[in-house]
Amino acid sequence: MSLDFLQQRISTQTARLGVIGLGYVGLPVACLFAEAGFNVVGVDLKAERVNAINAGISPIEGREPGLAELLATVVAEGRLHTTTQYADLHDCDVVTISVETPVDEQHVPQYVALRSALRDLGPVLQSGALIIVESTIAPGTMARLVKPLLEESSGKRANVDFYLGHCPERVMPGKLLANLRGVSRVCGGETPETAQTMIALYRHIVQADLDPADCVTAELVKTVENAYRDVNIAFANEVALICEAVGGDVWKVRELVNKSPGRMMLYPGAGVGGHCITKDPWLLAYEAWNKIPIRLIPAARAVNDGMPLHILKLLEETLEIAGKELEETRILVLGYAYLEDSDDTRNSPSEVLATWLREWSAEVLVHDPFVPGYQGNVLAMAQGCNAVVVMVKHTEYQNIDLRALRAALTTPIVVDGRGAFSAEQAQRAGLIYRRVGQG
Ligand code: SAJ
Repeated sequence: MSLDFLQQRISTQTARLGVIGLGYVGLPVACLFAEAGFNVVGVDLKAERVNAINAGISPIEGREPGLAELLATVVAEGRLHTTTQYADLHDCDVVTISVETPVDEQHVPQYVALRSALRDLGPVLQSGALIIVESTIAPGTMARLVKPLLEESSGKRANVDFYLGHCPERVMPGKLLANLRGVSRVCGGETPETAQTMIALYRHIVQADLDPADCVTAELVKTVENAYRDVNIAFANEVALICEAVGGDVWKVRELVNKSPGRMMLYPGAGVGGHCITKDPWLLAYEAWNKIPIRLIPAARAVNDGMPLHILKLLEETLEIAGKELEETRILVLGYAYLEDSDDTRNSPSEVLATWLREWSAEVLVHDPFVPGYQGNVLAMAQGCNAVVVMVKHTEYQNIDLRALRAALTTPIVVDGRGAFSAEQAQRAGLIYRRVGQG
C-alpha cells in the first residue's frame, strides 16, 4: 500500500490501528483513536491486563480523569479490542509501539521489550503498514535498531514495503488524556512523506501542534526536554547547597532571581524521582558518550541523586542540636511517592532516605496519603517520634497543625525537604526547623 492510499484510509478512518503495549502511554492512545472512530486492536503480553480492558475496566492505577469512562465506552462500542496475540495485528495499517525502555545500573538502554515487540510484529506485518515507536529512545535507535530489526523480522524493506516513524510520548501521570489531546508532539518520519502521514493520523486525537521532523530529531527532542529539566533541577539544588553554606535562603533567592527577565529557576528539593527525568538524560547521552566529553548530564544526575543524602545530613545535624544520635531515634518520613499528590513511587527519593536511615539503625515510619500501605493519621504516627522529614509536598501536609505536631513529637524537629512550611510557621509552633537550602 502506498502512503497516498494509507493517508486516504486514515482520513476516512477506515485504517485499522494496532497498539502494542497497553500501559499508561499505549492504552489512552488506543482509547482516543477508538473514540475518533478508528477500529483499534491493542496487544499486551499481560493476559490479566487484556482481560480487564476487554471487560471495559481500566487497569491504570491512580486518578486519570475520563480514562475509565472512555475505555468502557469504546470497548462497549466494539472499537477497541485487546489481545495477547501479535497475529491479530496482521491486517493493521498502522501500529504504534509503547513499551518500556529503561536504562540499567550502568545507564545503558535496555531494549528487551522493544526488540521483542519488533521481532513478534515482523512476521505478521502487513505490506504498506506504518509503524510508529512512541516509547522514549536514545537518539540513533530508530536507525540502528528499529529499522534493521523490523526489516529482518518481516523480510520487508523500510520505506518500500512498510513505513517507519517515531512520535515520542509526552504524557504525564494524572493528566494522560488531557496531555494526549492538548500537548504538541513531534512526528519524526523516516521520510518527509511519512512524517506528513503521521501528522494526518495524530490530527484525529491531538488538538495541539504536530511538528514534522526526521527520526533523530524526534529522538533528540524528547530526551533533551527531560535532560533539560533534570539539569535545571540540579542547578536549583546546587544553589540550595550554596545558600546553606553561606547563610542564604534559596527560596527567597529563587523568588527574586525569577523576577529577572528570562530567568526561571526551578525548585530545589529532596531529590528527583520518577522514571522520565531520571532515565531520559542517560538515553540522550548514550550514543555520543564515547564521541564527545559529556560532563553536565552526569554531573546533574549526581547532584539530584545526592539530595536524599543531603536531607539525611540535615536531619543528623538537627538531631545533634537536640543531643540525639540517629541510631536511637524514631523518624517519621512524610511522602513516599516521587511527586506531590501522586501515588507513583517509581525511583522515590524517600526510598533512598528510608534505606539510609535504617542502615544507621534509626526506626523509620513512612506516611503517604496516596500510596496503599503508607496511609494513616500523621499526628498519630508522629507520636513518640524524634523528628519528621518532609520528602514530598503533598497538599495534605501543608495543612498539618504544626502545634499539634510539636506536641506529638518527643523532640520537636522538622526537616523540610520541599519547602512545605515556612520558618515563621515553624517558629510559631515551637519547632526546631531545618529547610533544605536555608543556611
Ligand atoms: N522536581 C524537583 N524540582 C522541580 C521539579 C521537579 O525537585 O522544580 C522533582 C519532583 O519532586 C520529582 C521529579 O523532580 O521527584 C520529577 O518531577 P516532574 O515534575 O518532572 O514530573 P515527571 O517525572 O512526571 O516528569 C514528566 C515529564 N513528562 C514526560 O516525560 C512526558 C516532564 O517532561 C514534564 O515536564 C513533567 O512530567 C511535568 O511538567 O509534569
